[in-house]
Order: sequence, then structure tokens, then C-alpha cells
Amino acid sequence: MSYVNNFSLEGKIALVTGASYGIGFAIASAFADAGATIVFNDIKQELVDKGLAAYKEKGIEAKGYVCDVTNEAQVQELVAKIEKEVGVIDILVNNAGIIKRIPMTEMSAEDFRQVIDVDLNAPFIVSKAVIPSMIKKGHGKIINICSMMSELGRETVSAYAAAKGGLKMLTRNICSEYGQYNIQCNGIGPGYIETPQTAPLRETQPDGSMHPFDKFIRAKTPANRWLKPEELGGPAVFLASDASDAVNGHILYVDGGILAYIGKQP
Ligand code: NAP
Ligand code: GCO
Repeated sequence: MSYVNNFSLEGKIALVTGASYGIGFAIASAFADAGATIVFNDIKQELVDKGLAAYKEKGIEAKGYVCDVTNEAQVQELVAKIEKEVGVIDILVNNAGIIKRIPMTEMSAEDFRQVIDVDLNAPFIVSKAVIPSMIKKGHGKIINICSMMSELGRETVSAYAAAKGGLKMLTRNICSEYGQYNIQCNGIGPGYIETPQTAPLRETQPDGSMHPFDKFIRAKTPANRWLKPEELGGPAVFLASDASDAVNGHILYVDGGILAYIGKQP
């Protein structure tokens, strides 16, 4: 068998959470190209419908479900429905996430909790729901979408950094606890990606100038540009495939070199 077949996802069922658009959509599309059957969820029916249409436009017959990943009862029901209607989940990508950019001392405990709920509690809830069937099946792949903020802090993102730092350690703990069942749990740490989540950081200013943060991130990225969601597809296919069976508990930073670079001198 040629080595490249190790990267195939033929015959595999992948659940990507929050994948109507953005990074989740790009990763699910790459999985489909590699042969996987795509299942995704979003919090609103209208977004699920929008996502289904977008997948169809790319020739991908995805299955979409409405589910709030922070609600354990909904998640348990979702996984049972997928197992009945599609099959046992081989690959889980915990992608759904939110961010609230508020200075910490001005942030309400409720806002802080909401970010932790979606970005950290939900990956726990969804992983807990899919692991038993992965154990029975004898294999599984879990990919947690971490962040630069799994390693670095910055003003106004305290809740998000706490969640993504915790997600890095949840990744390592799932690896430690379930590696014996041939389940590999790794993370992808994207750099700064052009999606709706970062759109406010790239907005052209009223005077037509570049957003200061846009300038800042370009200076912190060796390639001097924002990354595209599609650039996460290859690393995600690798971590979802047999080619990464010996990789476990690893956070693969797909950041264009940001973590390695002090930044361009102004
Ligand atoms: P995005 O454009 O905001 O998309 C996030 C997705 O998650 C949306 O489909 C959203 O659905 C869904 N979602 C949010 N809360 C949910 C919930 N409770 N239940 C189900 N779905 C929910 O974000 P993105 O930029 O694609 O980011 C995707 C992931 O990558 C996130 O975990 C983010 O933290 C991470 N990340 C992003 C970047 C970046 O630069 N963009 C970099 C590093 C890591 P709704 O539209 O209905 O809310
Ligand atoms: C921010 C951005 C980042 C990115 C990403 C970087 O406000 O700094 O939203 O947090 O979303 O997580 O890896």
C-alpha cells in the first residue's frame, strides 16, 4: 500500500462542531476531500441550513444537526442520533468556540463563565460523549482547536486564554487517559485566521487606514499576512488520519511562525 494512503479518511465518520462556516467548515471540507463522511452541528437551524447549502455547493453531502455543545443532554442526544443515522464517530473536532474581548476588570463573571463554557467545558462534554463508542470500535481521533492563547496572553482576552490554556491540558489528559484504547487526542493551535471571529480586528478604519491590530499581527507573522481557514486543512487531515497514530497529546501550531518570531522591527 502506498504511504500516501495513510492520510486517507475513506470510510471514516467525522463530527466537526460549530462547522457551518469558518475554521470548522474548512477543516470539514478538507476531511471530505480525504474521503470522510461529514457531520456537523451548529446552535441555530438557520446556520445548519446555511452550512448544508455551502457544503452542497462544494459537492459535499454533509449531515447537519442543531445542538448547543454546552448542553450535555443535547450532546448525548446528538451523538446517539449520529450513531443511529450515520454510524459511530471515528473523528471528533472540538471546533465550536466564542471569544469576548473585554478588559478583565470590566468583564462580568457571567461573561467569563460563558467563554469557559463553550471553549473548555463543551470539548469535555462532547469528548466524554464520543469516547465510549471509540473504545468499543478500537480506535478514535480527537482534535481540539486550541489557539495562540493556549501559550500567550494579551489584553482583553482573559477568559479565552484561560479556556484555550485549559483546552491544551484537557488534550494532554485525554491522551494520557485513553491512549491505551488506541485513541489519539491532539490539538491544532491556529495563528490569526481570516474568519468572522477575527473580522473586528481587521476592519478598515473610518479614515480608510488599516486596523491597528491588523498591522500588529502582520508584523508578528513572518509571512506578514493573516492565514486562511483552508490552510488548516492539511494539518487537520494529518491528525485525523492513520498517518498520525503515533502522535498523541501534541498541540500542532499552524501559525505561520508567530510563536517563533519576536516580530518585525517597526
Ligand atoms: P467563528 O467564525 O466565530 O465560528 C465559530 C463557530 O462555532 C460558529 O459556527 C458558531 O455558531 C459555533 N458555536 C459557537 N458557540 C456554539 C455552541 N454553544 N454550540 C454550537 N456551536 C457553537 O470562529 P472561527 O474563527 O471559525 O473559530 C473556530 C475555532 O477556532 C474556535 O474554537 C476559535 O476559538 C478557534 N480559533 C480561531 C482562530 C482565528 O484566528 N479565527 C485562531 C485560533 C483558534 P454561531 O454562529 O451560531 O455562534
Ligand atoms: C484575538 C483573536 C485570537 C484568535 C486566535 C489566535 O482577539 O486575539 O481572536 O484569539 O482568535 O485565538 O490564535
